[in-house]
Amino acid sequence: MSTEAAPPDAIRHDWTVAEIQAIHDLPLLDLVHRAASVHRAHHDPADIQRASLLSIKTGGCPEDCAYCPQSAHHKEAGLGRQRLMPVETVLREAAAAKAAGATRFCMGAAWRQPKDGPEFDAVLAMVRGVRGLGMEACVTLGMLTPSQAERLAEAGLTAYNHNLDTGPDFYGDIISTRTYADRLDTLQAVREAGIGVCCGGIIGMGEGVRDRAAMLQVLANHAPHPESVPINALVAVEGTPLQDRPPVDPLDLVRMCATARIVMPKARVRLSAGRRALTREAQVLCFLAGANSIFYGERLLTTANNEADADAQLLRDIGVPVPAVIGLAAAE
Ligand code: SAM
Ligand code: DTB
Ligand code: SF4
Repeated sequence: MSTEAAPPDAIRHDWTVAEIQAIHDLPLLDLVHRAASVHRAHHDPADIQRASLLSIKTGGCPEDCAYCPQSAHHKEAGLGRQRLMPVETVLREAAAAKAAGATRFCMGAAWRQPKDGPEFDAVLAMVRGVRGLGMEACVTLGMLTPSQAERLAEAGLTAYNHNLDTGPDFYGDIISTRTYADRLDTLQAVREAGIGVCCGGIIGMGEGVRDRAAMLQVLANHAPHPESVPINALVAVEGTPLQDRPPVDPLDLVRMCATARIVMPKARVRLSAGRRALTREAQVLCFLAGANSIFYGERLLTTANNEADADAQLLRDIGVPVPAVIGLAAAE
């Protein structure tokens, strides 16, 4: 048996929580250096993906996720409930996002699980339409049956977003209407249908570093690793149970991006919600630490995101080519 240690950028699926936590807690400059080395061994550092996001069905969700303004349990967040957007409206938004330089279009619906029938068929048409524009298509619709995952695959879906949000031990503090195992079942259906997996989580909900490391362990011990891993900082929305959580320290986001990069060397690590609160310099530190995707466009699902022209300028300033921004608003 070989006694040699695995090289620092090896693809592994046997991480322990303690190992991941030890990486996370390294002196920051050592952590960033290690993550940047892994990043450069597996990626072109000038390749930073721009994904645009659209809420195709907003509010009124039966789940009780404590962070989410779209939960029907958090009426004070005041979002109400809207119907599924028409396919043409969605495809106009996708075309505008493409014109502004996005390569992936992500569509989110505030559902516990989609119902089969006209609404699911409309989502399939949206996926086909986005693929027809030459963009990658991602949707996040809640829990799926294996048959729904197969139909999404047939429609050409590139990736399905379904976050684990946090570690298994803290999960019950945040969500009571579904279990961690429910989440893992949907991820398995997505993987078995041949769709890319986009799965990550949120920091700043009151969890400990061990919970953050435990979430990364669950992700990294999946074989293959998720293709993309969104790292969100909580956007503390008024009217949600987490409205008074203090803001996340940007250096905690750097640590999380770096640790995700080290344990999942080939994944796209997406610096997701909460980026608006970061300075340009903090964002650059996240990119150095291995983040290589952002949400691009002035809205996330229901909250504001960074200005698209400021993002395009930031990327150009660090040497990432971006086409001229001609606006992310839907074409008239
Ligand atoms: N209903 C589907 C689901 O939960 O899978 C899809 C939409 S849901 C809004 C998508 C993800 O957005 C959640 O899993 C969560 O990680 C993230 N999210 C929602 N609200 C957030 C907030 N206030 N701050 C940070 N991330 C948030
Ligand atoms: C993900 O991890 N973050 C995105 C996307 N996947 C769907 C959603 C962020 C939502 C932030 C709160 C809002 O705008 O409603
Ligand atoms: Fe519903 Fe998704 Fe919000 Fe949870 S995160 S309340 S499942 S929309």
